[in-house]
Amino acid sequence: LRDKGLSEIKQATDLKTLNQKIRVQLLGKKGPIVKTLRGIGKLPVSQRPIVGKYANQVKGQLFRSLKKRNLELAKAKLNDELKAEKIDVTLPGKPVKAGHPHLIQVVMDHICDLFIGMGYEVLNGNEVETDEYNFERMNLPKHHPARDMQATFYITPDKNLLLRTQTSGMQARTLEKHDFSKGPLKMISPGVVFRRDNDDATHSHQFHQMEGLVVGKHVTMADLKGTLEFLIHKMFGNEFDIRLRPSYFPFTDPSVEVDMTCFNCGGKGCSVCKGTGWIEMLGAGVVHPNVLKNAGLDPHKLNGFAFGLGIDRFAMLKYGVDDIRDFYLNDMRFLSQFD
Ligand code: FA5
Repeated sequence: LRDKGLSEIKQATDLKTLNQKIRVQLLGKKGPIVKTLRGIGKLPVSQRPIVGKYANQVKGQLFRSLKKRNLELAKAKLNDELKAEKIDVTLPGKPVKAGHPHLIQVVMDHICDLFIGMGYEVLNGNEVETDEYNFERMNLPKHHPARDMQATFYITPDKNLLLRTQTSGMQARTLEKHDFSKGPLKMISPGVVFRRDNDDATHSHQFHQMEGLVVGKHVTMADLKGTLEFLIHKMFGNEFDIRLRPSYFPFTDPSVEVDMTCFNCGGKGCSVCKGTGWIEMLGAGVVHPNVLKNAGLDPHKLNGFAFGLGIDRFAMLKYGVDDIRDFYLNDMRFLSQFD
């Protein structure tokens, strides 16, 4: 029995056969060893210790042999599994599609970098603004007709809280905080603005603006022109000129609309620029004395320039996007073109 058992154990090739079959047959309750040990009481007294000792020896041997074979088979099984699951770390991995910034963000960051290079601070304002800062401090008192140019989403029934229609409120907020004894104020403020405009290819009810403001002791219109020329040259190329055209904004005087050479015809005149050779890019001007006064500053001692550009329009011109709504539809076929 012992030799047969040991040889069966040795020849077992899998754990299931070893434990569920061979072990049960040899050492199970109905197996020969247990039967022998149970039957000891029926033997003559003199034979009992001899048979008992021998049966226990055989049981021990079979038990140790089972344990050893179990370990061997478990190890072999693990090795087989490891072999089957082996990973070739030298194989090239599956590419993981990484995200990328939205085109509007790319243009915003580009413009910010240019101004940071000229020593400007970048300030972020709140999208929910008060009537006071969005309009009144910007020289747009209640019932001023120019408010109609910026159809407003009001938040509270008393119309004191609104979704800002322009980033210009940040002019008022920074002017009242800046310490002019430490030097001039040079800031830009990018962000989202909202207007009750009907959405079409060039208008969105939500879009992005970038405000720019420089206030100091001797800031002139020539500084404004040089700054904007630098911006256009860096964004679009040195071959593009700008021109300043008289315009009107309540918070600047004089006010100008800034045009850039038409990128489509190079200034000759085409359908894109309606034959003028120029494309309207942004609004700007000399800071209105009332804006300075509203911030508690003396317009006889300080002056400056301000500008406000539509980032979406910049992005459209720079990247040839012909519908502003594409920026807001989250269509990956559009967005991933600008990876
Ligand atoms: C303003 O909002 C002034 N605050 C700009 C300014 C600042 C002038 C400082 C002077 C000094 P305007 O309403 O023109 O101006 O808007 C500025 C730019 O925002 C426009 O040139 C245009 O590019 C963009 N814009 C205006 N309305 C929309 C719209 N509905 N959708 C997309 N872009 C728009």
